[in-house]
Amino acid sequence: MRTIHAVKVATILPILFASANPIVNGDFQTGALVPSTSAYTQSADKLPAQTWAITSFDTLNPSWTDFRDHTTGDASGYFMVVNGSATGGGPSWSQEIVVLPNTHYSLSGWFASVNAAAPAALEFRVRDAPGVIATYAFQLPNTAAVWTNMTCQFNSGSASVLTVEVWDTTALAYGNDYAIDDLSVTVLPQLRITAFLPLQTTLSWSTNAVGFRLETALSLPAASWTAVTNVPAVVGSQFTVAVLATNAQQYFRLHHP
Ligand SMILES: [Ca+2]
Ligand SMILES: [Ca+2]
Repeated sequence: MRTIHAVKVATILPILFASANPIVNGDFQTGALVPSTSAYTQSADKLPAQTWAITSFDTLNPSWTDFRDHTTGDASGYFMVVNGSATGGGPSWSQEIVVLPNTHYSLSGWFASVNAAAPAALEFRVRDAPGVIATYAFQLPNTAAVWTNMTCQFNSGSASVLTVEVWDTTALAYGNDYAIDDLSVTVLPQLRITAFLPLQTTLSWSTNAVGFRLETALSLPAASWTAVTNVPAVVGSQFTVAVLATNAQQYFRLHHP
């Protein structure tokens, strides 16, 4: 008996297609925070805890390392710097986004410590109207000025509007200082078998999934995955690919290279 299983494997790599990103100005390239908000106070020198600023290089705080943003890496780029909460307040960054209901999403951001002392423990929180639907806690590096990607996944459930937030959770005044850049939310496509004929099966996934490629392997765990070179057709809102099904078993995944 021949069986073909479609499996979805999420990428942990940065999402490259900002056009599909419902977060507006997540790269801070306007030089301003809006339309994002912060529960902290805007401050030029950022010396007090629970303050923030948008900068292109000079973090101003004399204890902090100066460095370029993640988006451009040069003087044209801006990022958010935060002196974390001493009392557990927050969020330090927040934005309301429009989403498709019952859809899997990837949430990604780039973070750096601005001081090697007491690097911040941060948390993504995604909330709908009733409350928090997803959290992801992560620790920033104990080396300053090293941009690090953090990614988590969530499902929008019945919501069409969600709020995405960044919190620092250590409640320390000393240290607990960090930089944020290139926040993005991207649809994670569902790979489905939509037709199963003798010796041929058809796989499909959303055309919103720009940049994903179909790959296959004959066993799991796979030592390597091979790209399916058949050019996808577009049927409605779906990419579709028909493949030969002549193996005893075969697995497929979508991968964002
Ligand atoms: Ca930036
Ligand atoms: Ca601090």
